[in-house]
Amino acid sequence: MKNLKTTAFALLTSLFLLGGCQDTPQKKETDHEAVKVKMERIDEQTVKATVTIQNKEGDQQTETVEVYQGTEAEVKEKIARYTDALHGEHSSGNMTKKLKISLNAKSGSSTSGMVTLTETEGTVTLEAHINGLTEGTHAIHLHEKADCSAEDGTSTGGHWNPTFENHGAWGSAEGFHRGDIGNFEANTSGHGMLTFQTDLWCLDCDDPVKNIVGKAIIVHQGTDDLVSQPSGAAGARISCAGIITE
Ligand SMILES: [Cu+2]
Ligand SMILES: [Zn+2]
Repeated sequence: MKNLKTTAFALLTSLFLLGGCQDTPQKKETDHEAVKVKMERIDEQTVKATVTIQNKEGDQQTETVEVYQGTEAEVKEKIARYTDALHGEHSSGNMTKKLKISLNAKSGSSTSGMVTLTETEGTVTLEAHINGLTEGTHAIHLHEKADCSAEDGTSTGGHWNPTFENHGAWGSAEGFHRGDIGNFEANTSGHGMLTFQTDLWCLDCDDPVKNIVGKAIIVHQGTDDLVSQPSGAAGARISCAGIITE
């Protein structure tokens, strides 16, 4: 078994719960404003997740940090249970929609992966597992067309931008594309993982500003600088997945 350095293995997972639970009939005193998860690989078997929960109570902002360590499956289950608890506070019986799609190599790369998209209670969760990357930071976006036919991925068009804003960091007050997921890290083995959650998307709903079906997921060779227009100067499109329902 390989013994690899913890730091070299740092996987960054960003998970945003935006807007709390707006459809809650009775407002609770505490609203969970944001949850961030940072995952680090300790060794082949063990990962560590640092979960930061920001709560807002009136004008008071508090931050809770929880650390879980165990196998990847155990840690993920704990995080899932936590996010379920967040969303389970209000109405049950809502359908969960799920879509599993493959990322295929583009631009002469060997970068591929799997992406799972789940919608529960008005929140869409994207979980991506990507292999064949160069070590370091890579951009990931939603582009406007689910057409991965071109060898360089340009058939997917530009960033999905249904609100006609500038390119930017997700959630930025200066504007951002609804496809501006951002960046993730690949480790020394060329593996990267990302979890992203938002209530600004939906799977196959009637709202064209929210519906991500018919769009594409693009992984880039470079890093999104979150500033350059129109697409963050992220370099070649090295992997592509069309978000399509059967
Ligand atoms: Cu892109
Ligand atoms: Zn963009």
